[in-house]
Amino acid sequence: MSLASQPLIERIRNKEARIGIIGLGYVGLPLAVEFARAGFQVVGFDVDGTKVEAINAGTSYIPDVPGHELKEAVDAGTLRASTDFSGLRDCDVADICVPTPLRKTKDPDMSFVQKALEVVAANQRPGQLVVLESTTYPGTTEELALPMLEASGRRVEHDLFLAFSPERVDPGNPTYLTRNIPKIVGGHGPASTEAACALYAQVVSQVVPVSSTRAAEMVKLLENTFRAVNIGLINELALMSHKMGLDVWEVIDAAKTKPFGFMPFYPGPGLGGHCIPIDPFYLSWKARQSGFECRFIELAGQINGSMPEFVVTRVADALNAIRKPINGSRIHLFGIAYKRDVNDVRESPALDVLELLIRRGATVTYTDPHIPELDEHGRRMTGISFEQAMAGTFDCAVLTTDHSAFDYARLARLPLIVDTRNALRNHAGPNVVRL
Ligand code: SAJ
Repeated sequence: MSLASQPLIERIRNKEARIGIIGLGYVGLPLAVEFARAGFQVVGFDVDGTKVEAINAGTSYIPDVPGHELKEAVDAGTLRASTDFSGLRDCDVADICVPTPLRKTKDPDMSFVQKALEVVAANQRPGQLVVLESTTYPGTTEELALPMLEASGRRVEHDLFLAFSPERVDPGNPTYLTRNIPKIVGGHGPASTEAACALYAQVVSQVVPVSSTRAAEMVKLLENTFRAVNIGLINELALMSHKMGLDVWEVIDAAKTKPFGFMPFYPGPGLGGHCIPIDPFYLSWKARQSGFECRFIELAGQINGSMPEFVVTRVADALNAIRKPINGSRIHLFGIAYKRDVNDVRESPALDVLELLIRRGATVTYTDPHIPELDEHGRRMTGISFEQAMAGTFDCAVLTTDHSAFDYARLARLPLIVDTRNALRNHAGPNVVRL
């Protein structure tokens, strides 16, 4: 079957296709560098001039993108960045990697995707392939992107190609990088699917085509909803085990000896990051429009959202045992980032623990080697170093994020520490309160 996208596929295969990447964050920049390293001419587009300047100076601001790789691509002339989106009309491919956050009402905030589609629609090129990578609800590509792109009179599957391919970047993961994470691809028809598969086959070891853009959108939401719901389950088991006098950590360690049919998740202070706490609510929002209530997603959200309060209850009980109220106590948090070894505080449950303790009258300080300064939701604080913290005096410590940089043997010798991550598992003692 001769596909309308054949000429584009040829240009992709002989590396003549010019690639435009819109959004140069933790997804877009690694992707841009991969295409440049594969020999394509790549232009990265972003509204943030500081990102554009840094890239054109060969300076990486994404920990997963080694500076030398970026500099090599820029020096070789295969990668440049720009805030002028009109350059898209010279690109055979427009790959959209912009954020999809939630509004305060827990409804999807599609404003970034909308703006990106507007600039793509305004700067089309005959035979252009448009790919949306941003995690979003099933139907986004078909219902939002398609009409915007065809408004110019072009027709998808004829002189325009459209696909969805979810980003699967795991920030800070040294094993799985853009090039070795299988890439899901769903086109708005066979010609679009073929073109998008040919594109990603140039930079990713395994491409997995699915039947539609909606299927591809749903794959990503299944992946992240799977995590949110299972984390909610294990957090509920932690709450239950505490009531029943069971050690949930012992139970998990024993359960994971089962060589099949089980995957361990671990309790914690809550659910952080810009993916897992957010993405499932894109799915439940869309399902609700079809009259379907996603009870697991809502329930997991409630349980995960209750964990910071549970941590504060454990702190209150621990202080109470030494006849100290939270009010007036000095409490120190070890870790403010949303998970180990990342420099990201978005949705971090440690921030909720911090606010709840302050609201109860505690004086709270923190140590986080990855977050020297905190300026979130109106709370501005400067972290103190691990050594300063260990030399200081406080009534209770809370281990909120199990960064590798912490010296756990020393932490376990503190007079009182609430360990929300079981990081002190090898240093059990009456002074260590496990979640
Ligand atoms: N968490 C728990 N218990 C667990 C696992 C995680 O409380 O058993 C907490 C973490 O501390 C964090 C939150 O949940 O606050 C999310 O953790 P995460 O391990 O899911 O990390 P993320 O948010 O960086 O998720 C990314 C996701 N990548 C993308 O969305 C592209 C996710 O798909 C990956 O599966 C995940 O990394 C991963 O596996 O590390």
